Amino acid sequence: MTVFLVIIVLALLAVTGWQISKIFQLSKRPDADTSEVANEKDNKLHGILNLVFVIFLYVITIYCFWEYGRFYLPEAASDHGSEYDTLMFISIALIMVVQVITQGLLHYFAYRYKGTKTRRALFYADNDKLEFIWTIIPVIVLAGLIIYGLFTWSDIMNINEEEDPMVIELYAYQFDWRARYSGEDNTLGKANVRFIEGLNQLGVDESDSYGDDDKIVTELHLPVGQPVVFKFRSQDVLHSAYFPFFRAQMNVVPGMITQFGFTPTITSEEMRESEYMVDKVKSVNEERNERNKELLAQGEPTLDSYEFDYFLLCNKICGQAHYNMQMKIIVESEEDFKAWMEEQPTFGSTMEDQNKDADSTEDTNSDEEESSQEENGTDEPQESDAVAVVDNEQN
Ligand SMILES: [Cu+2]
Repeated sequence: MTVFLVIIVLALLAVTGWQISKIFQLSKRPDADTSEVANEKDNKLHGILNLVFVIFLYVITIYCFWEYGRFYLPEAASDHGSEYDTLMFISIALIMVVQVITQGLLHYFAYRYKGTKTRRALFYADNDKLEFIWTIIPVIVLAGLIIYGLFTWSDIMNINEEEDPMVIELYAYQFDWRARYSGEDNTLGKANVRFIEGLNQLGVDESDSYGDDDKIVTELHLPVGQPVVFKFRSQDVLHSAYFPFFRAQMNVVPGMITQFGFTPTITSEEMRESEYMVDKVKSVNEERNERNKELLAQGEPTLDSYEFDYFLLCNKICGQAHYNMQMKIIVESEEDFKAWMEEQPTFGSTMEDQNKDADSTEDTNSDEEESSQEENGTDEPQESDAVAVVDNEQN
């Protein structure tokens, strides 16, 4: 209904515009110039407008760099991040320089050679030399950029197995993340959504002994300087693991395992102390304080003061609570990491506890119940799949 009304309003507006233009034409003085060919005055006006427009473009570009430059991410907190940033900087710098020069020339020429009564266009069929120059220069520059990009890509994407990276699974589901550390053996146990049941939320295969020492956690801790390889798995729909501060992103695809490896180089504490972050946290907290004054006046609970933490975010619109799909990342020293890791229960012990609890509460005829629970376990992901599809369609 709304769409129908909007169409009617737009149609009526178009008719109004058309009628007004007719009234203007009728109200012109009899000696006015009604020819549709541009005259000297029109040409001059268009020439000046061309020049004004390009100046406006440059001014707004400079203003945006000046005003919004502070929203750039700080120095990358991963080993490959500087390579990535350099590639990005070189590509943008090249594009910017060429853009500024050609756009400026285009508009300046439109102004400088605007039409006049006496000026005639020169008939100039072709010039092989010129065509060669403007073809070969972009070919060389683009080929250079592409080859440089390919080398950087393979440098970043190829995981060096000799460095013995720590294997961590990142498991995505609507709408949260779990991390599974591969334990002492550095090998993840097999997993499948069909095994999801009770405390086994990630569907780790209990019969696979590699999974016994795996540790499933809700907060990602990483030792600084240690190469890590992430194996991504999704329970339901397409997600995307996004680590902006580490310059990393990888799609998380249901039914397959994707991977990405990097080495964190700056601890959370060091990042907090960096000049960039001190300024940023200060300005966020100033804004929060302002907001808190309003909230207090309205008698509502106030906002906590902000402290920086790395986060793993989801970068695919995967459903209604997508915006809140995040996991805290803590980069810390080797010792702190080990101490934290010691405290986390292994998958094997979690399952043992669950089975013990089950044994003590259930009696002998629990077999039937188990089989019905199993069915529920396999059905769940399919249901959430359907919900996600609906969500995406709504979006
Ligand atoms: Cu998601």
